[in-house]
Amino acid sequence: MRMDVVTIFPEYLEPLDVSLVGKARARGQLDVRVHDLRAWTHDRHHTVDDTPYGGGPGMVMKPEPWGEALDAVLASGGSGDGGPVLVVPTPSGRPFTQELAVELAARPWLVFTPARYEGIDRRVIDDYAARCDVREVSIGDYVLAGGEAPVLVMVEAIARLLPGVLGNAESHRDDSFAPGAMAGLLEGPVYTKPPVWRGREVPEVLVSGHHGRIGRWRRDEALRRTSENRPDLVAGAEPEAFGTHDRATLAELGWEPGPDGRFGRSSRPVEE
Ligand code: 6GU
Repeated sequence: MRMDVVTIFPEYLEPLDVSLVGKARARGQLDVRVHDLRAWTHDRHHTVDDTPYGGGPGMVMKPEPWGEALDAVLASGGSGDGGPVLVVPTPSGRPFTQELAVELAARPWLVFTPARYEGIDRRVIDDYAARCDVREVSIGDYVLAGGEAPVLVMVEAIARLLPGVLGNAESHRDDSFAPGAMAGLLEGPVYTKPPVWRGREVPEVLVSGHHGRIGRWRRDEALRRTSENRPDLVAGAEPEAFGTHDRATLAELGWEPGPDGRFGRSSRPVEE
């Protein structure tokens, strides 16, 4: 897979040399090219921003450098495999989810346009949207100073899904948010040696060797953690996601099925 990043802070993307993404690049599984937007400015001060039409605080990124940069980057690629996806990080975008990461990981070429200031002149997004697949994406409900950190987040989430990037093909089967058996549940706690640390023991079931009991315990822990940290995921789950034992565990955690079969908080907590 190829990824291009156009930014006024190329050094902000240096973490892409490290760890999982760095290794995927070194192995040739991922071709990441970082470009300095200021290379496509023509004035002495390499100006990339200007005051907003209509007034207001802050500055807006000028359209000309972005247009020249994106034309150059897009022209450098082949026309095979359906063309690039332009990923535009913005707090006003659609949420970046595991589902979107899976979709983008199946595309051959992604171009990221992290902005600073109040964002990029709208005409740039509109112009490219007329010619290619443009996704405005937010990584969460908070405001960052620029799109570079979101690009690091998205590149890592996508790169680990590429074939051969994670050591073990099983590794993302049980991911929180992955489709499948644990669909929509958070992962439970994990333990390793030593068996006792600061007087704290590893849960007995995990050293029992009973694979059935271990699987059930992990499922209950996932339900417990999801109920505690993300009750919205329990409430939004399809009723078919929960089996008989799940339903008993959910009842202990204070959940009951409503008229539509979906779970909601029970008015009366179940007595111990
Ligand atoms: Cl993609 N950009 C910025 N600047 N802030 C954000 C964001 C993106 N996602 C959440 N907050």
